[in-house]
Amino acid sequence: MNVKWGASNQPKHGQRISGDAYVIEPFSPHGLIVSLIDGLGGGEAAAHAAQSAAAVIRSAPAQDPLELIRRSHLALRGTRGAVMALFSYNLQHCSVSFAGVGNIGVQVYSAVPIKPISKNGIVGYRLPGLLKLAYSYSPGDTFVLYSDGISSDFTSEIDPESAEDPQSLAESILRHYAKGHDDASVVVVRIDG
Ligand SMILES: [Mn+2]
Repeated sequence: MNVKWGASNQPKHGQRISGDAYVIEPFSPHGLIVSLIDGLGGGEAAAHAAQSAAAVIRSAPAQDPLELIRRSHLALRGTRGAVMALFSYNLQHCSVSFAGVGNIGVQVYSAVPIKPISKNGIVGYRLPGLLKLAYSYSPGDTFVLYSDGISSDFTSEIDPESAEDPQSLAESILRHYAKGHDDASVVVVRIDG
């Protein structure tokens, strides 16, 4: 089973830099780590916090998602802090684990319900008791992570199959559902059907 992915991101109106960051990184032998991070506030300071967490993930993509959040928490001390969510896929076993802290939106269009939840908190400031959730996925499932600059209305209004590929879907969600007054990001992963 193969996967495809796409992502789209735009800064808040009037800003040149986004305080959101994402990571989509395959790792051997059968892994894929996908994360979306929203640095608190906006501009350079938010971007610095988000990019610091992204660097932690890129440096060790095969690590357990909970360990990646713990390492990010240490790396983000003294920054604005961030909220973040991660999916770590095992593409051989068709399994995925999820962990999240704070307000990153998650929508999964799946054959068997997959409804991950994040714990309240701020990475870099106040780390909650962490929770890792594990799921099996099916061909045709579509996973969406989105920052709070995107209206969650899309979750009930769009047909995830309406776009031919994940990149088009991510761009379409951003185009139609970005609020404008916050950095907005969408990451889409689709399992080949
Ligand atoms: Mn935001």
